[in-house]
Amino acid sequence: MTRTIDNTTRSLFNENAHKQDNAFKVLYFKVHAMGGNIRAILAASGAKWECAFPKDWMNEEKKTTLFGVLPNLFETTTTGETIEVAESDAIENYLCKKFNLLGVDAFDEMKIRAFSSSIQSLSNFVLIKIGGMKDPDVKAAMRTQFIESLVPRFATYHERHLEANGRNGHYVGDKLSYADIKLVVLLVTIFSFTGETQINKQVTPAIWAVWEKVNAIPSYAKWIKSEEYQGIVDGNLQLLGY
Ligand SMILES: N[C@@H](CCC(=O)N[C@@H](CS)C(=O)NCC(=O)O)C(=O)O
Repeated sequence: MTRTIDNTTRSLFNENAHKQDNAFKVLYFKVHAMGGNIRAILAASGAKWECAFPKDWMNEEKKTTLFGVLPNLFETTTTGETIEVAESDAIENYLCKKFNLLGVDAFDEMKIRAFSSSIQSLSNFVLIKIGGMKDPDVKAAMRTQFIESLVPRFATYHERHLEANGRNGHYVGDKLSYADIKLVVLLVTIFSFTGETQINKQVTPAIWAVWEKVNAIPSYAKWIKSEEYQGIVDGNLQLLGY
């Protein structure tokens, strides 16, 4: 039977909402898709965290999740209680607030959310219209649209916004944000379709500065070099084709 969100956990949740030293577990499949940003946020923030993968999704985990889908976040407090957050948007938002990834004021947050939303549109296109497309002809047409139209348009607009912030490796101010992290996750996907033909140090130096800055964060660099990350890259290729 499907559970609901337990209202008796309100005070535990609220007390821990801004605590960064808890331990986190991301339950998701061996693909980037809707778990990629969550893992990247935790990695870039230097959190104590681990990946978990369903063991028998249809017969076990699916029946106990809040919506019958993944990702799910589990947070263990320093006194051993567990907090659960479901749904990718809610998880990402929760972690961004916890790890101060939404800028210094409401204006910064509006900008970061605008950039993030624009990035998400491209990620959704790839996941739904290419990865999830069964018809090979439609899939090929979507792939062409992505490479020839969406990526160049994205690169032009985002390069302009990043240039306006001083080409310093950040979308907003001089601080790591949600948008910086999401961009780097999307770039991994873009590179798997185009290589570095459209986005590179010479043509899009401001986008490249974000790529270099996030990849240089020691905890993030450790994550993307890990065997577990490589296993997810392989899983993505096998299941979604990119
Ligand atoms: N609205 C959900 C969608 C999650 C979702 O669609 N997850 C898919 C994988 S990307 C899933 O769990 N599929 C397995 C199933 O439906 O049994 C979110 O944003 O977290």
